[in-house]
Amino acid sequence: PTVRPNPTESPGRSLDPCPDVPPNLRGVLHVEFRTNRTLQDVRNHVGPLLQLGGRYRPTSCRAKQKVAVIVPFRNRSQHLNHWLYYLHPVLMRQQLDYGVYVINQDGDGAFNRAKLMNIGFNESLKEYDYDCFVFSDVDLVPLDDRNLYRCSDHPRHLSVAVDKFNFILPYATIFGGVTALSKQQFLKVNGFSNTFWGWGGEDDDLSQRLSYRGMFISRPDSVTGRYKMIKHGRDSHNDPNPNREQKLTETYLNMDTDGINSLSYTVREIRKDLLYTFVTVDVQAPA
Ligand code: BGN
Repeated sequence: PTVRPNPTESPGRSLDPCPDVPPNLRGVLHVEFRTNRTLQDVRNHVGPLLQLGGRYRPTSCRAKQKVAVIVPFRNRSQHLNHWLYYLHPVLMRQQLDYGVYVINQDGDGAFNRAKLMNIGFNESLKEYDYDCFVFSDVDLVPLDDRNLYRCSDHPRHLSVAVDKFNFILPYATIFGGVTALSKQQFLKVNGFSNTFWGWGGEDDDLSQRLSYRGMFISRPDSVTGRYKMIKHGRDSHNDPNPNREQKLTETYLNMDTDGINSLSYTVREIRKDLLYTFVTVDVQAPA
């Protein structure tokens, strides 16, 4: 009898590679956040093509990259519903072999976006051999599906033209919002710093790490890279970090000892929804 390859062990090994340019992209997208969307609406809308944990891979070709999409989170369910509603169809059309990981900070200590990213990197790799990591804020939805959620030769900044900033890149080294780094690029800089508590600076720290390790920021053009941000008030327990400017003078000193190699946290729960893997973590926020 012929032995069929196990699809979970060798994803689409017998398939031809997907084309460089995905054939079914739409270009400019219509995005609006006025409609109230429940999780069940989103499940009905995109669920049938997904596997548990927000996993997908194309069936007609072998995906070019295995992408973990990491979304740091706390208490923004309505944003997440919009994000899932728009992102899943885009990621599918982009023919990615991907999984969505929502990393939920437990408790109401100071928020630590960067540490949640590191945790997402770590936890997603326990499940699958991802080679590319897209780090995305939950309130950013692309306005053009030609903006590929893939990794390139250099770390990539995807959210270059956000409506909130009048579709202009605020400054040349900005590396916040939505970014894509290969496993190798991420490990070369020891990931994000774990020590930025509260809002701001952690993305600039990563930007400096990249430059100290001889990498450049790659970006789509400002038409392809357009984004719509979901409007919101300031989150509680995420005030601007008063130490952020000082910390940015110390990136070079700290990057080898503060990052993926010093990451410490406790997983409270891993919940698999059709739309995502929801990982609740204690990030050991300072008292
Ligand atoms: C910058 C923040 C970034 C943030 C962008 C866009 C800092 C560091 C002190 C100079 N950087 O000012 O973290 O992504 O704005 O909002 O605050």
